Amino acid sequence: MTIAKETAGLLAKLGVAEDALSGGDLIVRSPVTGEQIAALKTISPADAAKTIDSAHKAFQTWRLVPGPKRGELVRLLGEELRTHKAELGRLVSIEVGKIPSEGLGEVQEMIDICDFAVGLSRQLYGLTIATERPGHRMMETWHPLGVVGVISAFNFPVAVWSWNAALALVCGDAVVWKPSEKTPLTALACEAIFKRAAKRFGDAPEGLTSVLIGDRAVGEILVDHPKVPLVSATGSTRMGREVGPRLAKRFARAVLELGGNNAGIVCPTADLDMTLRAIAFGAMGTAGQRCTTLRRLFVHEIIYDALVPRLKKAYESVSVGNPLETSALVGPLIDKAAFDSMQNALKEAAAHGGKVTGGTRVENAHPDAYYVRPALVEMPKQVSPVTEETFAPILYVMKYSDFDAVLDEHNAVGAGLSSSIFTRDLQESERFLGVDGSDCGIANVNIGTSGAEIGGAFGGEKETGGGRESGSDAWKAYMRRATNTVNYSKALPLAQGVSFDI
Ligand code: UN1
Repeated sequence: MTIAKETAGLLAKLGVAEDALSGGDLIVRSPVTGEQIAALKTISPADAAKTIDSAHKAFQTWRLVPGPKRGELVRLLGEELRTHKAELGRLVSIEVGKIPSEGLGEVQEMIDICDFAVGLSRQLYGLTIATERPGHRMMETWHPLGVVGVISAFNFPVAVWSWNAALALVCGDAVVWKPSEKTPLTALACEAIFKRAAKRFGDAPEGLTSVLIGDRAVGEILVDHPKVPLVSATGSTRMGREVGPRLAKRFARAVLELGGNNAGIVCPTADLDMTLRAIAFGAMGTAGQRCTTLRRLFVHEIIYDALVPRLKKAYESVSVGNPLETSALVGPLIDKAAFDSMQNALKEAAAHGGKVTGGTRVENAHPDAYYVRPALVEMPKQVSPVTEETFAPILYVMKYSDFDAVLDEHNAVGAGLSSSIFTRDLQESERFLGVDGSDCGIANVNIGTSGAEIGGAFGGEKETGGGRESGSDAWKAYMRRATNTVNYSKALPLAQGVSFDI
C-alpha cells in the first residue's frame, strides 16, 4: 500500500472524506519518502474572514455555557483522542516523519492537556481582595475572551493546537487554527476528532473550532482580524518578529512560542551514564526538530574525555531510517530546505574550527526524502552558527573550566526557551535555577532540555517570545480579568481618603 493510500484510509476512519484530499494546489508530501500524499484546496482570504466571523458568533453562545459544562466537551475530546490515538499517531509519523513512539507521545500530550483542562474547567479562580473601604467587597472575575487564533508549526502539528484549544474551550473561547502548510492533514484529522466529541456533547455551537487551510495570506487574516483578541503563534523568531508588532498595533494579545537554542552544562560530578542518555534523546530525538532540542553542550574539561568520545560513539551508532517500516530512532528531516540549512551550518562551523562527526546524508531509495546522520560538532568556542538555531540535529560541544563564565556563555544567545544542568553538586544546580542562573523559561536539573510535561507553563524568554502555553496558570492569557468592587453599605466612602461632598 502506498503512503498516500494509507493516509486516505486513516483519515477516512476519522471522518475526513477522500475527495477532500485531492484537486487543490496545496501539495502535501510525506518526508518519509518525499512522495505526494494529498493536494488540498485552500481557503480564500474572504472565506477565512467569514470563518472568523462565525467563530465569533459561536463564542457569543459558548461563553454563556458554565465552565464545568464546557469542560465536559473537552473531556469528550480527550476520550476521542484516546480512542483514535493509534490512527492520529500514525498520521503524525506519516506527515512529519516522527518515529512511532514520538508520534504516539505527541497524541498522549494532547490527551494529557485535555485531562488538565477538564480539571481546570472547575478552577477558573479569581481572588477576593482586601478593600480599604468598609461595607465593600473587592474581587476579580475571569471572563471568556473571544476567538483565539492558533498558528502552529510542522514539528508538533497536533499537540500545540491541543494546548491552546483545550484551554481556550474551557475558558469559553472559540478557536480558529491555521496549521503549518507542511502538516495540514493532521489538522484535518484533529478537526474530525473534535467534531466527534462535539456530536456526542450535543449542543456545541457551530463554528466553535475551525481549521484554515492556506498559506501565509490566510495567517495574516487571522493576525489582523479585529474579532481575534488573542493569537497564539508557534514558529521561527523571524515569524514572531512579523506577527508580534501586527498584533501590538491593534492591541491584541500574543502568545509567542518562537525559536530555541537550548543548552546543557555537564559538570564534574554529573552521572555520565544518565547524562549521555539525556543528551542523546535531547539532541538527536525527533531528528533535532523540536524547539526544545538540545543544540549546545558545555562540558567541564575534567570530564570532557570521559564523556565526549562516548557521545561520538552514540552518534556513530544511532539508527537513522524510515520510521514507518523500521525501528530507527532518527527519522527524516522535514524537507530539502531543512537539509540545506543543516549543511550550511556545518560548513560554517567547520570554517570556524569545528570538528564534525556525522551530518552526512543517508542515502535511501527515495531521492526526495532527506535522512541525515545527526551531527556532533566540537567547537573551540561559541561563535556563529552556534549562536543561531538551525532546525536540524546538530549538537555543538564546547569545553569549559569556570562555572561563572559558562553561565554567561549559556545565556549569551538570543533565544531563551529551555536549558539543563547535569550535576550532583547542590551549589551548582541551585545557582543554575536561581536569579543569576539560566535565563530560560524552562530550566532543568539532570534531565534533558526537551520532553516537557504539560503541567508546567511552556515557553521561553527573550527571542523565544515570552509566551506561556499549556499548564500552570497559562490559562489566564485566554480570559479577560475584571476587578469588581461592590458597595453593600449605605455610605459612599472614596478610596485614598478623597472627599467630594456635593
Ligand atoms: C515544540 O517543539 O514546539 O517539551 C514543542 C517538548 C514537547 C513540546 C515541544 N513537550 O519537547
